[in-house]
Amino acid sequence: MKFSNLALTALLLAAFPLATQASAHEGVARGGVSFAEPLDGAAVPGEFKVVMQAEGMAVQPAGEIVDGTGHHHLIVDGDCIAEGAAVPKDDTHMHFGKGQIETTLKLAPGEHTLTLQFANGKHQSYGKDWCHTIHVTVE
Ligand SMILES: [Cu+2]
Repeated sequence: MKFSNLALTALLLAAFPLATQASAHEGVARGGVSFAEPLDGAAVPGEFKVVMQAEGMAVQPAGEIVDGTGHHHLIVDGDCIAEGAAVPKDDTHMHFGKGQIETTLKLAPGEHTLTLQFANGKHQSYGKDWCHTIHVTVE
């Protein structure tokens, strides 16, 4: 009698440790960049305001590499920049190296993509996890 109770207890202990492990697993909080303005799919005039946001890292002026900080880059009709690669500086890759989070953009009428890429103080990309693309139609 006593032996069979012990056997049952052992069986239960063997069956349930997995459930405990599964509930201990937590989702990793993850930051990123996004546009507060304009919204994805928006129709905008030829000149429009862009508001950039970053969650999980602080925006600060370019200069030194400081963990957990960086600045925004706005890429028109282009792609995210591979992690570690320097963000180019040209007409379609704008750096906000003073730590700006807003700008005014002038674009030709038609469909465009706007891509935000966050990068460190030396303009080295934080990669895909810190990149976000939206579509706009300029009227
Ligand atoms: Cu930069």
